[in-house]
Amino acid sequence: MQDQNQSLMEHTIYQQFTERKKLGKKSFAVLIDPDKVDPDTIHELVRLGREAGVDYFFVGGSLVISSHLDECIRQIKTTCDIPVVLFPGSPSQVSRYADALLYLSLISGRNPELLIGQHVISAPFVKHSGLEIMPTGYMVIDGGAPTTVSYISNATPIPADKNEIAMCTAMAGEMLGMKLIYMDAGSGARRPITEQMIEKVARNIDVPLIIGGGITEPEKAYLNCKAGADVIVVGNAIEKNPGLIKEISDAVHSVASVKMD
Ligand code: 1GP
Repeated sequence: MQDQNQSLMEHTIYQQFTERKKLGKKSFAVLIDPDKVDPDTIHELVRLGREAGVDYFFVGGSLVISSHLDECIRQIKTTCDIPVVLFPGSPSQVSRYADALLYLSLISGRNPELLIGQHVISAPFVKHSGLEIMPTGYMVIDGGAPTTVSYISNATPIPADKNEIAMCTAMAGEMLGMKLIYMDAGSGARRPITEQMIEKVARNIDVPLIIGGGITEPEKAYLNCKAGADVIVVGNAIEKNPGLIKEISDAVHSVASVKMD
């Protein structure tokens, strides 16, 4: 087991995602919004994350008004080995101190700016950042409340019960070359994504599937993983109750590995 974990650590972040998926291992990512944390909070989240065996820190937010993205990431990196993955709400949220970048294209929307426009403008900057770039098909699913991401993106989310639309969108994203699919009900969603939708999507794609938005309980994280999620992302609930890190991490990691051929 130690050897297996050791070799996972030597891979790129994307290789880790795919390797873990192949082994049927589920991952837990804690989302940190730099606008909402001070150095003491980061310190505490890192401590709890290490103790709980958190797999990744995702860093980003829809707005990120503050200018301390770099400091936030540097603080995480100097105090732990947990990989830091940028989850940017805008092209300005790029920090070379992170390990990798979710290079998001909002494939559930029809706003060309978020499909390709902003990518064109920021391409040289992103390319020269030296970050590992992970092309990610980003799908916003209606979570029962207008979220910052749907307002900012001016894009209609996929209705919560339209499992086929979600499935076809994810399949198209994969065939267009997206290396990850991220389905998000939006930060603080009232209704997280259903297991039925997750299952429908997971059965029809081969790339790792990230699920987030409105997950507040370990049980929900567990069921999402059983339905086919490979990575569970939780932000809001942990901001309110950091003790959930351990509970959700245990739930995610308790899902029995089913090795894929
Ligand atoms: C939001 O998927 C993330 O983009 C996490 O959502 O903050 O509701 O956990 P929460």
